[in-house]
Amino acid sequence: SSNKLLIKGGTVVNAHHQQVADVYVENGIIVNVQPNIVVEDDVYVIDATGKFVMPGGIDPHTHLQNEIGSMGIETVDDFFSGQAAALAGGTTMHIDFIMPIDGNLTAGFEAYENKAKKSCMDYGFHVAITKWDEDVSRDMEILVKEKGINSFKFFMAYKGIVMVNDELLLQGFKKCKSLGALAMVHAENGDAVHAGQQKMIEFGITGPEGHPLSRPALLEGEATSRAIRLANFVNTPLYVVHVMSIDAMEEIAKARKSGQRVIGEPIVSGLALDDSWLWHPDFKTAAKYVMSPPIRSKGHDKALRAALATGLLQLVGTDHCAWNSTQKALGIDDFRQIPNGVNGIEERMHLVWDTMVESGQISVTDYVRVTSTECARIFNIYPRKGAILPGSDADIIILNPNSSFVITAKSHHSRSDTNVYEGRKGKGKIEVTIAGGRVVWENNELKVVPGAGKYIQMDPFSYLFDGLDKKDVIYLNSLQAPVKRAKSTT
Ligand code: DUC
Ligand code: ZN
Ligand code: ZN
Ligand code: ZN
Repeated sequence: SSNKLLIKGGTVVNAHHQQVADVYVENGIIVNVQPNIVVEDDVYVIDATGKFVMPGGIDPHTHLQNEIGSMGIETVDDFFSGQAAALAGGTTMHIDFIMPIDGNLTAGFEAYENKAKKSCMDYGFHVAITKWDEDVSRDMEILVKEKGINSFKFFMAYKGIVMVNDELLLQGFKKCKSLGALAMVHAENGDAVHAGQQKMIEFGITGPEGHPLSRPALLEGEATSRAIRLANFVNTPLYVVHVMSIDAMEEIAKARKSGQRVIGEPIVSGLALDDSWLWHPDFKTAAKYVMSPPIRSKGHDKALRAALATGLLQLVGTDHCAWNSTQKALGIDDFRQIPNGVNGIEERMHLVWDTMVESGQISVTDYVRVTSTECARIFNIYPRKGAILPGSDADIIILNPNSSFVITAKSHHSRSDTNVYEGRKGKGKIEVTIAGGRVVWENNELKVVPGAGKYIQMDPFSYLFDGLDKKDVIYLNSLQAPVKRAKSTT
């Protein structure tokens, strides 16, 4: 394909601004954005008249080729199939979670470097911290200073597997702060979830409905509140992944209103689904929807959409962690054995458009912000990513607001045999995806190349950390001299 590309006559949308303009691309980089660009004959021209030309989506939260949420089996999507699905759905970059190997971060990083060799789109990594010792602390430093990592995730759930306690959270938060890296949490009270699961089994509730019943929203609210307060105590920014409930959202909103740097990430399944499917009499259908934190009852979805629209929550991820129905069937007699996770990497851009923009809840510029720009800003890769500006990477989508989409496992690009959005239709179709200057999705056809994706290194000290030192100094200055007391003689 040509290394020169002109997108003509579309409405170019950035998070701050939209205008009718042409976009000229050379060798994977956006060179020019302005009306009526004239080019030579050797340039591939795409007509975008009447359509939106926007930065490709960035999914801040995916799990490709890994065992998280299962008992040692691997997800069906790897870095090639998961990314192919992403590109077909208008996402041109994702940030995946590296799981350490026996707690070892360097070994984990190397394993994921290998898994990602077949990448067909750009990607970055967060790294999970599952234990604490000097090696972990040293490896965090190496990963930030030499390997392009600027965020670490702590699981407050999955007791006995990856769950951390408050002592580790405090140590980890402190280390993140010293490195200028962002601390992230999976916020559910893992001890209480464990008790809740045992209670369900004692009651004889072994089906998929036992999953949401065992880990109610209040446990997500409790852990979210605890993580926020501990981050405040350490004075470091916090990113709460997969905000699924009103309970968690309200804790984040409250902290933000008080000036604390907390970021809340709703995910598509939380915005676009409710838990009614989990009560479906057919096990296979119900098991599809098992993920953690659970998809909540009707009402939470609406409140999360409103929070995203009003800016209480900042950006949308997916937690894409895809299993097939054979794998889900491992939990046929016990919901605790159902691998946790749902699809979303291919559906996110369409569903956010349909549920938020088409419905009139957010503007097109806000759409760009919550699906791309905000993620690029938080993880310190803006404006290379998340913008249609001269000098930015040519990761671009063209969305036709008058066309429609249908989601079905029959035509999706994930390797899963099911889709939690099966049969869903909506307005707004991503007709073209351009990744690194290559047209990879056009006329409903994928042209992806394994190995074409690049690892995007993310530097520490994003804007989130600006001024934090000042708060520490104010705090230190406010401390009183210790009270002097005479030695007791009694
Ligand atoms: N939740 C899931 O459902 N899957 C992967 C990990 C997680 O936290
Ligand atoms: Zn502008
Ligand atoms: Zn999680
Ligand atoms: Zn996750």
